[in-house]
Amino acid sequence: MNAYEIAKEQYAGLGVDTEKVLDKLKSIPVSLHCWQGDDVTGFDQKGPLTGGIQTTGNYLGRARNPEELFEDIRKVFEITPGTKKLNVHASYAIFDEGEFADRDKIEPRHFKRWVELAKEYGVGIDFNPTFFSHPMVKDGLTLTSPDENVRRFWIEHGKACIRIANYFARETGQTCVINFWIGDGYKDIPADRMGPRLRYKDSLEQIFTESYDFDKVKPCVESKVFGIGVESFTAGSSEFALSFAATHDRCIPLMDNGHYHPTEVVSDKIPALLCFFDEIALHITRPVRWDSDHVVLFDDETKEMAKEIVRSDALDRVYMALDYFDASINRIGAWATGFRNWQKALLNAMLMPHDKLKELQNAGRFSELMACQEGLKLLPVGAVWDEYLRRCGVKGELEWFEDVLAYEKETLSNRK
Ligand code: RNT
Ligand code: ZN
Repeated sequence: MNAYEIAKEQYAGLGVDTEKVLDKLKSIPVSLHCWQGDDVTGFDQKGPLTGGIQTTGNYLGRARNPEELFEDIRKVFEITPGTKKLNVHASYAIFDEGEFADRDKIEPRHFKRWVELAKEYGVGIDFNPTFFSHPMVKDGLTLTSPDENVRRFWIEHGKACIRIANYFARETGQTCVINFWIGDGYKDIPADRMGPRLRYKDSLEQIFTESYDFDKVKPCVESKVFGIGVESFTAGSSEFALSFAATHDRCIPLMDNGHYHPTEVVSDKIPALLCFFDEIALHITRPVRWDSDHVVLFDDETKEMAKEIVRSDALDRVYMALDYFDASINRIGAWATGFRNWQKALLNAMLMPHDKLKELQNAGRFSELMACQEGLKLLPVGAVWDEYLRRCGVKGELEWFEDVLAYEKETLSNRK
C-alpha cells in the first residue's frame, strides 16, 4: 500500500472518510489577495502606502503594472491547490491609455480585465474599496473626517465600489464579498472618540443605501485595534464593527487575526460570532508582535482557526480571505506558501474526529481528551496532503519551490 492508502485506513478507524474530505477541500473557495504581488501599491497612484499599514523589504520582482501582476497571479494559481477567488482592491482599477477616474468615479468597466481573468479560471471575485494611499485622505481620515468634502468623496467611493461589486457578482455568477476597512484614527489621545465613530456609522449607512442583492453581494466591516501612526485611537474598533454588523441587516463582520491584542485569538472569536451571525468573514494573516502581515504558516493558531470553522460546521458560513504582504522575500513564494498553508490547516481540521472529541469534553473526560488531541497531531496528515496535491495536479511540498526559483530567474529578475 502507498502512504495515502495506509493513512486512509488509519483515519477510517477514527470514523473519518479521507475521500470525502479531499473532495470537499477541493471545493472550498479561498480568496487570494491581489496585493501581495506589488506591496499594496495598486495601479491608480504612485504615492506611498498609507493608512497605518506598511510593507517592508525590497526583494526583486515587484509587479509594476497589470500585465506583470496577472502573470504572477497565474503562477500562484498554478502552484497552489484548491478553489480560489480573486480578491481585488479598488486601487487596482485598470485604465485605458491616457484615461483616469478618481476613486469616487471608478466604474465597473475599469475592472473588466479582472473579470476576464476570473472567467478564464472560473473563479469569483471579492472586492475592497481603498480608503488609503490617496491625496483625499486628510489628516489620516476618510469616512470619519470632520471635513464634509473629504467624507463625501469617500462615501461616493464606497458607493462606486458597491456598484462594482454588483458587476463582479453578476459577471462571475459568484458571491462578491466587499470589505470595508478604513485606517482612520489618531496618533495621540483624542478629545473626541464618539464623534468620529458616529460619522463612520453615518458614512457606512449612506454607502449601504446603494442597491445590492445581499444574496450575491456581501458587505463586511473589518475592525482593527491600532495601526502605525494611529496608535491611540482607531475609529473602526472591534466593538464598533461588531455592533454595526449586528444592528444592520445586509452587512457582516470581518475579523482579521492581526487586528487584536497579542493574547487575543480569533479562533476563539469565530464560534462566538457564529452564535449570532449567519455569516462572518475572515482575513487570515500572521501577526508577529503586531499587525505585521507576515506570511501565513501552518502554525498553531492558524490550525486552531480552521478547526473552529470545521467544528462549528460553518465552512459555508465563513468567507475566507488571505491578507498578508511581505516584500522582503520572493513574493510569489510568499503568496503561495500562505495559500498552501491555509489549505493544510483546513485539511488538518477536516481530518479530526470532532464528534468524538466533543463527546469526551461533554462527558468531562478531560485527561483522555488531552491525550487524544495530542495523539491526533502525529497522524499522517502529510500523506493525505500529498495525495491532495497529486489530485490537484500541484507539486509536492519539497518540489514546488523549484518553480518559484525558475520563475524568479526567467521572469522576476528581468523587472528592473
Ligand atoms: C489593514 C487591513 C486591510 C488591508 C487590506 C490591504 O490592516 O488588514 O484588510 O490589509 O485591505
Ligand atoms: Zn485585513
